[in-house]
Amino acid sequence: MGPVHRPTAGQLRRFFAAAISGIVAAGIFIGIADLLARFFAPASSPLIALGNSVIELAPPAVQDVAISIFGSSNKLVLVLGMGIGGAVLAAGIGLLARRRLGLACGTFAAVAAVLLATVVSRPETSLSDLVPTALGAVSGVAALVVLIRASGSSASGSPAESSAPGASEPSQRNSVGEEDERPSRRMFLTLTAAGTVAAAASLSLGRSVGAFTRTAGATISELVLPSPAVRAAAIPAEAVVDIDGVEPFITPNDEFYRIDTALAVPELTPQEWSLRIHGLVEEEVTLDMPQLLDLPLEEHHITLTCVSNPVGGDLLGTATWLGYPVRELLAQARPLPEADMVLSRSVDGFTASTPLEALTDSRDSLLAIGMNGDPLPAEHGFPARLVVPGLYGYVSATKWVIELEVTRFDQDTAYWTDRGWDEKAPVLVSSRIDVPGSLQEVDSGDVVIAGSAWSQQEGIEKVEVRIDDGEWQEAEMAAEVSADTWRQWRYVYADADSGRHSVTVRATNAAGETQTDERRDPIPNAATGQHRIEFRVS
Ligand SMILES: Nc1nc2c(c(=O)[nH]1)N[C@H]1C(S)=C(S)[C@@H](COP(=O)(O)O)O[C@H]1N2
Ligand SMILES: [Mo]
Repeated sequence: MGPVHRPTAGQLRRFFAAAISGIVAAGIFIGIADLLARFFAPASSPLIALGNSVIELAPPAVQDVAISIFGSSNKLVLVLGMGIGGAVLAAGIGLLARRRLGLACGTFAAVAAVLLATVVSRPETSLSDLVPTALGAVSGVAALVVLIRASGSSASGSPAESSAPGASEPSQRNSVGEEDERPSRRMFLTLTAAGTVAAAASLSLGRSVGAFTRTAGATISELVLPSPAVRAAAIPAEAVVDIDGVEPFITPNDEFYRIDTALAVPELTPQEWSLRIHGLVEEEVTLDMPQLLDLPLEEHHITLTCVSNPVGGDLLGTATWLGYPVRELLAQARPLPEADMVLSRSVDGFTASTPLEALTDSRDSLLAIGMNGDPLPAEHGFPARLVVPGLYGYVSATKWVIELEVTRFDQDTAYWTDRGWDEKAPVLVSSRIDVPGSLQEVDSGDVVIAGSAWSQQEGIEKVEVRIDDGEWQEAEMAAEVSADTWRQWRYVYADADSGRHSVTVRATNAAGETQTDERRDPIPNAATGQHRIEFRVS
C-alpha cells in the first residue's frame, strides 16, 4: 500500500525543518518590524497596517457582524486569522527555500513589498514609517538563509547555485550518514530556538515597550484643560434613581463603550494636531491646539449612542464633554449656500458625513478635548473629537478629528455610508431595562424595575412598562438633566407573585413619538423594538 516514493524519516525532518525555518523567519520579520514600529506611527507595524486594510476592505456584511461582536474589544479573531494565514504562507516560503533559496528570498521580499505598500497606503503614515517593515524584512530574509543552510535542506550553500536550472535533488548531500547530520541538526535546533525567542521577545517587547515610548500617554497627562467659560451644572440627585444595577448617569471614561474601525489607537500629540476647515467655504480656517485652548470652551452633558446598539444593548454612554462649539468655527469659515454636509476626517482615515445644519443650528455640537474632567482618553479621540447631540456616532462623532470639509451629500460619502448605512441617522427614541437583569431571580414582595431612556435633542417625556404583557403603566421619572442626555426611570411592581414574569419598556419623547414595538436590525439606521426581559420572583 505504500507509495513508491514514501518519504524517509530524514526527508520528513527536512520538510518540517524547512517549513519551520520559514515560519521562524517570518516571525523575526514581523517581531522586529512590530518592535521598531513603537518608535514610529502605530500603523507602521505591518500587522496593524494590514489589519486596518483588511477591516476596510472587508465586505460590509462581515464588518457589521464584526462591529457588533468585536466593536468594543480588540479584534482578536482578525489577528488570529492573519497569524494563521501568515504562518501557512511562511511555511510555503520555507519549503520553497529547500530547493530554490534565491526564489524563496525573492518571494519573501515580494510579500514584504506588499506589506510596505500597505503601510504607506495608510492615511496615518508617512514614508519614514516604512523603516520598521523594511528592517524587519531584511532581518527575516537573513534569518531564512541562515536557518535553511543550518537545516541542511537547501540544495547548496549558494542561492545562485540552488536556483540554477536542473539543480540536483538535495538527497545526494543529505543522504550522508547520521553522524554527519547531527552537529548541523543541533545547530539548526539552536538557531530555531534562538530565532523563535527573538521573534517572540521582540513582539511582546514591542507591545509592552509601547507604554514607555508612546508619546500619547505622556502628552495626555501634560495637556492641561482650561476652565470652561460655560460650565455644566452638576448632575442633581433627582436625576438619579440610585438603584443598584442601573448604569451610573455619567459613564466613567474607562467604562465608556468604544467603536473603532482601526486596529490600533492613533497617536496624535497636541503639538501635531490641527484642524483644517475647508471646502465650500468663503474662508479656510486652521486651528491649532494653543488656539483652541484659548477659546471660550463649553461643558455639556451629552449622551453618545452607536447605531449598532441592539435593543437592550450598552453601546451608549453619557459624558460631560468640554469643547468649543463647532457652529462658531464654521461661522468663521462661512459655508457657501450650496453646502449641506460636513465631512469630518480622522487621522486614521475614518470619515463621517454630518448634515451641515446639525453643526450650525443652536445645538451643542462640540469640538471636544475634555471628557468628564480629563483630556480625552487616547481611545476616545485624544486630543480632539466631535460630539453632536442627536445623531448616531458614525455620522458625527469623529475621533482624532483633523479636518472638516464643507461639502454636499451628492458629492461626498463617508466611511459607513459607503458600507450601506444611511446618510442621515438621527437618534431614535429608545429605552432599556437595567434592573432586574435578564433571567435574574428576585425576592418576592415589591420588585423594583429601573433603567434609562433617551431621545437626544427631543428629550424623554414618558416611560411605560408592562408586566406579563398586561396594560402599560407609567414609570416614575427621574429629573431630566437635558434633552441631550438619557433619563432614568423606575417602576415598582408591587406584591409580585412568585414565578416567572416578563417586563417590557417603551419610551415617549417630548415630540410625542412613542418607541415602536416593531423589531428591526441596526442596519441601515438603528435597531427598533422594545426591550423585554424575563425574571423570576422567588
Ligand atoms: N476615527 C474614528 N472615529 C469614530 C469611529 C471610528 O471608528 N473611528 N467610530 C464612530 C462610531 S460608529 C461611534 S458610535 C463613536 C463611538 O465613540 P467612542 O468610541 O468614544 O464611544 O465614534 C465614532 N467616531
Ligand atoms: Mo457607532
